[in-house]
Amino acid sequence: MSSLVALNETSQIRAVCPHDCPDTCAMQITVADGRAVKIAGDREHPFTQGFLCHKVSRYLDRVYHPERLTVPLKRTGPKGSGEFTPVSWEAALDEIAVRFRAVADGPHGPQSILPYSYAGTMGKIQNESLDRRFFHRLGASLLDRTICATAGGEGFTYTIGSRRGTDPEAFNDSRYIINWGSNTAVTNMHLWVRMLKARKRGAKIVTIDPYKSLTAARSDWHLPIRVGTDAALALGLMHVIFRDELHDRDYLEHYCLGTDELRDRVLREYSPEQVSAITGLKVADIEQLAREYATTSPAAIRINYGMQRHYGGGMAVRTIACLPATVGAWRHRAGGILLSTSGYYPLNTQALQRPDLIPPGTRTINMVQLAEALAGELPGPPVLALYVYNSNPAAVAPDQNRVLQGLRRDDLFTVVHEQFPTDTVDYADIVLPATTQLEHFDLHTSYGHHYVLANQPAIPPLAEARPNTEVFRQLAARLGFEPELFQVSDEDLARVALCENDRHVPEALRGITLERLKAEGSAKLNLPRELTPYAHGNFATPSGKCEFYCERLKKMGFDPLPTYLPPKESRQSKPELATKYPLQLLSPPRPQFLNSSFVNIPALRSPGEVPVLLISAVDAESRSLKDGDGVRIFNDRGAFEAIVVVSDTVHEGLVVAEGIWWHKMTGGKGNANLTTSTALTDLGGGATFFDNLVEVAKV
Ligand SMILES: Nc1nc2c(c(=O)[nH]1)N[C@H]1C(S)=C(S)[C@@H](COP(=O)(O)OP(=O)(O)OC[C@H]3O[C@@H](n4cnc5c(=O)[nH]c(N)nc54)[C@H](O)[C@@H]3O)O[C@H]1N2
Ligand SMILES: Nc1nc2c(c(=O)[nH]1)N[C@H]1C(S)=C(S)[C@@H](COP(=O)(O)OP(=O)(O)OC[C@H]3O[C@@H](n4cnc5c(=O)[nH]c(N)nc54)[C@H](O)[C@@H]3O)O[C@H]1N2
Ligand SMILES: [Mo]
Repeated sequence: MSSLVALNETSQIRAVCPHDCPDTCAMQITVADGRAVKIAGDREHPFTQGFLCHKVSRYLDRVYHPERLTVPLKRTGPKGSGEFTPVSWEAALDEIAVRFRAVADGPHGPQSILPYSYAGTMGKIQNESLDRRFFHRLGASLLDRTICATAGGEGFTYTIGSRRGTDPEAFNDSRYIINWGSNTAVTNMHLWVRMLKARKRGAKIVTIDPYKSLTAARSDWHLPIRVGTDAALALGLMHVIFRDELHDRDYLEHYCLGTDELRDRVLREYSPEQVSAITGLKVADIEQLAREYATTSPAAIRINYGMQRHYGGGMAVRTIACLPATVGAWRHRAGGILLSTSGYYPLNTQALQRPDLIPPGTRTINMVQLAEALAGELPGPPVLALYVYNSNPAAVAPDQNRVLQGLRRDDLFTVVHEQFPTDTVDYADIVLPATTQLEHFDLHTSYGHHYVLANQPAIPPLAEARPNTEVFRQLAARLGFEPELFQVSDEDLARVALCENDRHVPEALRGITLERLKAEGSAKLNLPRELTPYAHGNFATPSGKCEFYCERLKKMGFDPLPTYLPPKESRQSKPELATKYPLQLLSPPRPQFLNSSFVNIPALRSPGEVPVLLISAVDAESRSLKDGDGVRIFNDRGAFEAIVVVSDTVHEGLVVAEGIWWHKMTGGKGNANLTTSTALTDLGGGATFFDNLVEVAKV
């Protein structure tokens, strides 16, 4: 740890925000007398521009939180009680190794062990390196990490060919910006400031969102679409574009596949009147949006993850991703569509994760279906051991009652590696204390800009906390796994990811070495200065074109053309269910939290603050509810409680509960995932958190 300094000195350490957010901020940590005393956004970083969000500005409250887990713990009370006794690392690791070995050698074999992780840290090293090698080598079940982004990621890829879109830094120059199912001002604020810059130069900002999110409220125009109907809107816009000959004939002819079939479909099936009936938007608004979008150039769409958490989410993203090609928006640097920038990073993740170690035929468990996996309802051997890290499934996974029921199983051996006593920790047999980002090294890419960053440890690990990689090194040693695979330093793993050992270094990474990142903090990928990825076609699809018509989807049994797939649960698609549960529940992030992280930081909550439910005046009145009433929000899967706020941010039939609160922070009143389902999206096996009908009643 060369960056550590002697006591009595003040130093500046370059760090990176580890959280699951597209902005991946470059941070400056001030360390005095061995203690981190200040955290700030790096002023010199072109994307971070010197400011951090409200929550990460409080990151030191996380690091030095009085409830940080400090030592390994062993369960003493019943599962769920959170009663533990301290044990040594040696004892904890020995027990895990013995129990894993026993399960692996038992009648059901190593696939009865399930790793469960997501994005507590997005760092390449602490998120997806030795952990993957360890579970691959062990022969554990594979985890399909679908809880957030796979539906849209796949949908986008069928149309565009890869996860490469518009350069976020180009949004300054856009003239027409659509936030499509994206609460950009909250979830991607360093892109939002660029949108505001564009607005100063005359751009119009439009937001398509069922409720008036902060972004919608601050936009020039908010279109309150009916939940889960975005594909229909996109097809309606294309109807107007083709009908009124606003399309880019030349671009379509050269760079797109299936234009005639698409035009036929939208002209026949998606007139503004038909689309109005599906989406609840006014015919005139659909017409106006289409006209403005097609005739204001450059036009850029920011599409995000909230709108994909419905059954048809994959197809919806695929369909919206067709729009820029119809009007030739890809010709401009500041035009097109941005979902993620992850496709621009050619890191060597294979070498990092070593999928070649996976025993042939190993089954995969979809993380959205943790409830089913723990209940033994999925094909293959039962899950007898669970190792949770970088995630808080007891709070964030759908169908929570069944997840908790599974976690309570006496025959399940559960390890949780965490920074804090989360809801999941309460169910662990063994708890391991984890380092925070200030205490370990990491390498970062981003899904919202084009820089590679190195996070230098600013302080030594607090108490007995250890990084994820260190735990897997120690477990691997105990299980007798090859030292050459596991006794590798975090920095060497970063060199592997950066292709430093490879004969061929991909162009985008050329010159980006660990040494340089340690010196400079961050480096931009080598991409063309004027990034217009599809100005001349060159889509990474099998045809090389923007695929309106997609043979691969046809082979999978899907409609090869963009189409609208209704939600599984909505008043329109399930009228019978809606007689019992007439309200559509959205549970998007609360600005002050990051999924279920930061919930335990007092500075990010007002004193006594409790979860709220936004409800329309009409729905409140018909249930005799007024501001401040306690309500129960329920369906057949479960119930949680909140305080009602009657609000014009939601229309009739819609309710919104922001934030994934911990149970223990709400006095056991629960969170929205007590009502959400484990149903999967059409493409990518994603979660359908927002495809959820409920009823609300006073408590
Ligand atoms: N402050 C903060 N920032 C975050 C996070 C956080 O928890 N807090 N989480 C991070 C993570 S993990 C992610 S994945 C991203 C998510 O980033 P976003 O996708 O921007 O976040 P969401 O709020 O989930 O969804 C965006 C909007 O989609 C709307 N929406 C829901 N259903 C539909 C629909 O059917 N159609 C349309 N058009 N809109 C719909 C929601 O009402 C919401 O306002 O944010 C990241 N950034
Ligand atoms: N109802 C509803 N449910 C949702 C969502 C929603 O919008 N609505 N959003 C979904 C989305 S988009 C996502 S991405 C998921 C997020 O689900 P998760 O990825 O589980 O996110 P967090 O809730 O932030 O939990 C991450 C945990 O990792 C821990 N952690 C952080 N760093 C480290 C580390 O270095 N080592 C270890 N061992 N642990 C660490 C943190 O303390 C934290 O408790 O939730 C999903 N669930
Ligand atoms: Mo996410």
